[in-house]
Amino acid sequence: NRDRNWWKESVVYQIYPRSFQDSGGDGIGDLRGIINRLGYLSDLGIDVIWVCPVYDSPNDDNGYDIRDFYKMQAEYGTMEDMLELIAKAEALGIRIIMDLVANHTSDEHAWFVESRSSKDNPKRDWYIWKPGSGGEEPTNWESNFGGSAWEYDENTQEYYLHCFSRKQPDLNWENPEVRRNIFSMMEWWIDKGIAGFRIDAITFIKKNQQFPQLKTEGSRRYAPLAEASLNQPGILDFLHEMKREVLEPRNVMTVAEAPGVPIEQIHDYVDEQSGVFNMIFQFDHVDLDVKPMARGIYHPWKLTDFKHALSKWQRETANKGWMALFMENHDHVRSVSKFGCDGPFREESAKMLAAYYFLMRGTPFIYQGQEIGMTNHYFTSIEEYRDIESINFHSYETVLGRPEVGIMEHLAKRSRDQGRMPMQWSPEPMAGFTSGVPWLSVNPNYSSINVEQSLRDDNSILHFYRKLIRLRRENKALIYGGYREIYTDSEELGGYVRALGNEEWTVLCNFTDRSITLAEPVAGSIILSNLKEHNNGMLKPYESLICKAE
Ligand code: TEU
Repeated sequence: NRDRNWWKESVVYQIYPRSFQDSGGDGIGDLRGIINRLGYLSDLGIDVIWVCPVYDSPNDDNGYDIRDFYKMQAEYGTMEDMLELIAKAEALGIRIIMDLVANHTSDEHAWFVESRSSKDNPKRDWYIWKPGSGGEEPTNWESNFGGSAWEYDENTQEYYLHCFSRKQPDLNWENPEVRRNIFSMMEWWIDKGIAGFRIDAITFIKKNQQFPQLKTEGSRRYAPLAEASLNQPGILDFLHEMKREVLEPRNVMTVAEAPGVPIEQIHDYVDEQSGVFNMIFQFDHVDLDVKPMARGIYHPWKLTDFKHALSKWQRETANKGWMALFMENHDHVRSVSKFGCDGPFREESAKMLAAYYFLMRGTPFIYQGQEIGMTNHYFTSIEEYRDIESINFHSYETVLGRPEVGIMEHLAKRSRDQGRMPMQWSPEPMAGFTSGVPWLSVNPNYSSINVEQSLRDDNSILHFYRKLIRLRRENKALIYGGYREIYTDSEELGGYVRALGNEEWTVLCNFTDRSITLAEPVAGSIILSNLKEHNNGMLKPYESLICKAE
C-alpha cells in the first residue's frame, strides 16, 4: 500500500528548463544544466521532478507547441541527454514526470502539415476545420491568448481552431485515431522510464460540437471560448479511455492541469476508484486577482478570499481525493510578491507561505526559485517581455484603446514572464544561470537572492523548505490526516489542523506585518517556526507556527 501511494508521499519540484540552468552559454537553459543540478535537488529532498516541455518545438509558446513528440528541442539537447537525465535522477531516487501536451500540437507538426494540405487529406479531420460564416470566422470564440480562436488558411479556404496561439492548432479528440496516436506516444515515453505526466490544459480537449455563437460583453467582438470548450459534457469519456488504455495498466503518476472543473465535480476527476487522475491543479487562489471570464481586469481580493480559494478544495477532499498543492508555476507570478511581502519581510513571509500551503492535504509542488524566495521584477517596456500571452495582450489591448501604463501595470501583476526569469544560482554575472546573454533578463536582485547564499545561511528560506520536506516525510499525519480550517473569518491569520489517530497538528500563520496576540495559544508544542524566537500566544509579523499535540 505504501508503495502504491508513493505519489501521495512525494514532494515534486517543477523545472522550467529554458530558465533553469544553461550549460552551453547560449543563454537558454538545457538538459545538461538540469543534470548538473541534480545534486542540488537531491539535497533539497524532493522525490519527483516535473520537467516542462523539452520536445522539439518552434517555440511560439516556449515548447507548449510541439513539433515532434519523439525528438528533443535542439536548444535543450538530445534524446541521449534526456535518457541520461532519467537514469541519473533514478540513481538518486528521483523520478521524472514529463509534460503531456495533448490538446494541441504545433502548426509545424507533421500531422498538421498534412491536415492543412488539402480537404481530402486523411489527416484533415485530426484537427478542427470549419468554413467561414458570412465572410467571418465560424464562431466568435476568443482564444486564451487573445483575438479570434480561428485562423484562416489560404490554401483550403477554411479556418482551424486554436484555443491558444495560432501556432497551436487544437487536435480533434472526437477522432479515435487522434486519441490512439496520443495514447501510444504516452506509452512510448513511459517505456523510456518516466514515472508519469503533468497533463497540460486537459480540460480543453472536448469542444461543444454545436459550435455555438457566444454572448459577448459590451462592444467586444469575441467572447472567451471557455464556455464552449472548457470541461464540456462528454470530456470524461475521452479521459476514461486514456485511463483504461494507458494509465491504469501502467500505474503512473498523473497530475492534470484542470482549470474549469467545478468543485462539485472534483471526484469525477480524482476519486481513487472512479476518477481519472491522481490529482489536479486548480487555480482559484492564483487567479483571484482577475475578474472571471474577463481578460485583464484587476479584481481586488482579501485574505479570506485567498484562504477560501484553497480551503474549499481541502474540505471537499478531506477524506477522499487528492489535490496538487502549489503557490507558483511557470504561468504565474512569484508568490512572495503576490501573497507575501517582497520588501522588508521577504524571508519571513516566503517561509510563512511555504508553511501555509505545504502541509495541506495533497502533494506539494515547489516551482524553481520559490525555494529561495525569488521575487517579481517590473519591466518598463513591452520589448523586455518574451511571453506570447503578454505580448499578444499588449497588442490587443492597445488596439482596444487601453492606455500603455494600464497595460504595463497589468503585466507587472500577471505576466507569465514574472515566473520565468532565470533561476538565481549565485552572485556571479547573470546569476550563474548562463555565461552568455540570457533569453529573458535576470532579476537584478540576484546579487543578494541566490542559491549559493541560501545554502550558506542556515536560516534561509531554502533551509526552511528542507525542514518542511523532512517534517512531512517523518509524520504521516501531515500526509494522510484530515483537514480542518481554523480562523476561517480572520483577515489576518490563516491556519488549519491536520489530525490522524491521536495526533493533531496545527499550522497557524500571520499574514500581516503586525504582531498579533492570540485569544488562546495554539494547542501542543511548537515543532517548527519560521522565526528564531517565538512564543506561543503571540505571532510576530509573518510568523508561522507548526505545533503538535497528542
Ligand atoms: O496552460 C493552460 C491553462 O489552462 C492556463 O493558462 C490556466 O488557465 C491558467 O494558468 C490559470 O490561471 C498550459 C500551460 O501551463 C501554459 O504554459 C501553456 O501556454 C498552455 O497550456 C498551452 O499549452
